[in-house]
Amino acid sequence: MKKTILLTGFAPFGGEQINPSWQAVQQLQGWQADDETEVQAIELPCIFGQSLEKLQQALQQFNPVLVIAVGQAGGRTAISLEKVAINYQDARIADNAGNQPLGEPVIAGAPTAYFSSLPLKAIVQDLRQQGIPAEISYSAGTFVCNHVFYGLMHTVATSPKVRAGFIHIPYLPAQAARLGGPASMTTELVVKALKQVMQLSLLQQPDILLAEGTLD
Ligand code: PCA
Repeated sequence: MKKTILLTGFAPFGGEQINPSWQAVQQLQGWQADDETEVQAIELPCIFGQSLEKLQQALQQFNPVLVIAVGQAGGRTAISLEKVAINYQDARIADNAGNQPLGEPVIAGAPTAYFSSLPLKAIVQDLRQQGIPAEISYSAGTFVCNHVFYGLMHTVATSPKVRAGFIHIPYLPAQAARLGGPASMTTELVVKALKQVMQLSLLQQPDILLAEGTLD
């Protein structure tokens, strides 16, 4: 039986008709990272609670070796590899079901934060070499993406062989055009980046040493 990479994208939110994360992720359904590993792609609702429940069901069903959750971060200029998931949610806007948690833990009593277990520095270096803008980000925000990222890392914390992480991506060009020109990236380029991320995440262990980080 083939091993599974679970890839998730999100439904549109915040008045948008489209979410670039699901546009890219759905194209990778069935993609084989190598002879024995195949992608299962699922769309998560942009709803606190329900998004995480759907992810937990998929984790149970597919027992993946690698999990990569992807979301839209309008205004980001590059493939943004998230380092930290925090146990805190504080929604500036309501989610798609009208929920707006204000300053709550994602999971009461759980650790303050988790780190991604993807080889982020190796990925950043590789994507840049492929001509794809990439960065490591130290905040996934406090909305549904961080909620899913935190819940994912909390769940796989007891399965050390499973690698998992979260990636934020910029707007699509069509969204950016309508909004007056923030940074954007095509689905084609995001798909190419995600393939690289999956292949490196299966191979590269541990991460490489590379001067990254931020000064402020
Ligand atoms: N981005 C939102 C939630 C869903 C998505 O694609 C976020 O960054 O929290």
